[in-house]
Amino acid sequence: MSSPIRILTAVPICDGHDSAINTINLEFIRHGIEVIYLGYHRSVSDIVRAGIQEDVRAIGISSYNGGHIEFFAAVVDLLRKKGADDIKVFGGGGGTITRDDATKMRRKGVDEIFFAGTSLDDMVKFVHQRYGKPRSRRPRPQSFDQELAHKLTQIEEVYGSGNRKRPTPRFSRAKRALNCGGLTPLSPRTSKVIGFTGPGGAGKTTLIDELVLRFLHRNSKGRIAILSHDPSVVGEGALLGDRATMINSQHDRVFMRSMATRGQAGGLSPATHDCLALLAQSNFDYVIIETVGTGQEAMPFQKNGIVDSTVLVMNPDYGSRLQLQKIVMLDLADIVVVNKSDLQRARTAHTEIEQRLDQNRRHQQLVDTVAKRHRDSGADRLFELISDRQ
Ligand code: B12
Repeated sequence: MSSPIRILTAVPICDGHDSAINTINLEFIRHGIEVIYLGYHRSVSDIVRAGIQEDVRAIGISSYNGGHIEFFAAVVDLLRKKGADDIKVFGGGGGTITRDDATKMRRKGVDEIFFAGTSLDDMVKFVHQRYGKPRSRRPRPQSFDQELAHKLTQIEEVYGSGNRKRPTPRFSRAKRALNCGGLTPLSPRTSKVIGFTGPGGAGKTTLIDELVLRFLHRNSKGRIAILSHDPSVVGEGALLGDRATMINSQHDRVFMRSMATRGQAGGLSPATHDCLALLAQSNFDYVIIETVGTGQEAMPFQKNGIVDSTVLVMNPDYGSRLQLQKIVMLDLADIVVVNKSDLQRARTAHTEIEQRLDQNRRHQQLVDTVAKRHRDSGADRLFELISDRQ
């Protein structure tokens, strides 16, 4: 019933060897571990920031291009400096990391290095044995983000693995988790909350990352939070991979947390509502919540009552016009985005969706974007629309 182990994995800066870590990630998630994957070519500060915000048990680094003694040590040192040395570091890198190197790395605070020939089973066992027990004492948080991250963990732990047989935790238990520490979560909401949903592969994550970039440029001091969801898989592990896509969001003014759905259908996790409530009261200018890729019947934000605006991101390839009649979110969304509008079918999609929205008579906005394109005018327009909805 306890929460799954959460670890972060990454490949160091100037290193594109991601094939090993991709295989290892999959093995971990098949064995019940939640893996937040940061991607390759990642700096020490990006890795440590993500580790702290995600409040993981450990960071697994896969390194092939050399400089591993210094790189791993720098991660350990920065975690220590930030008061987060309860987040442990381990990793591997085939034959590039020698046994002598590994001895030096262990002396510098790295838990374990895996060499060529180690079985995936052994690595899974190591993670379960070393990081599977609950943390006895947490260090006192040294920053706002660290404190927030600890509280989000406490909330997720109230809900545990999310196994559906478990009775829904009573509000008072979650509230107790919300109340511990110095934040005042029961104070009024201070942030605008925007919900993003839509089918898998429509480009939600890339689009959000582009909006974050615009926000960071527009507001020199503002902060934004992202609560991002990915599905749990068989064995209750999950690959939480949105950070690997969100390049612009690797920034000190962005607080990002990845959540697994832990058995709940509909696009969100059992703990989402409480986590969102905490974030919405934590002085961010915006809180963005992204669902997993959803189906026709999904209404992920109906029950929450905490989302100010909803954005449905669609792919132009949804099939025939008839399909549109079945997508419930087309009735509910405030803004509908046709992303990948450079694709051939996008013009037709725009016309068909426009007609569908006209039937609702709700003055819903329709925007065409190409999220993958830098300085896309559609993404600019979407940003302005969201900013105007105060
Ligand atoms: C596949 C490969 C590539 C692929 C990478 C594909 C990809 N997307 O990952 C391609 C062809 C693109 C490539 C490119 C390059 N490569 Co290359 N590549 C390799 C190769 C052959 C295998 C690495 C691998 O994936 N192994 C498979 C994994 C699963 O097994 P493993 O490495 O034994 O790892 C074990 C453990 O260490 C552990 N492990 C590994 N990571 C982690 C992480 C965690 C958290 C844990 C728990 C465990 C763990 O898991 C395995 C268990 O058995 C190695 C040579 C070698 N035999 O190691 C060279 C090698 C790493 N590459 C090398 C080089 C030089 C390059 C290039 C610079 C070549 C060039 N001039 O362009 C580029 C750089 C690319 C870049 N952007 O960084 C050198 C590095 C030399 C060095 N460090 O001094 C090597 C060592 C080859 C050599 N002998 O010269 N490469």
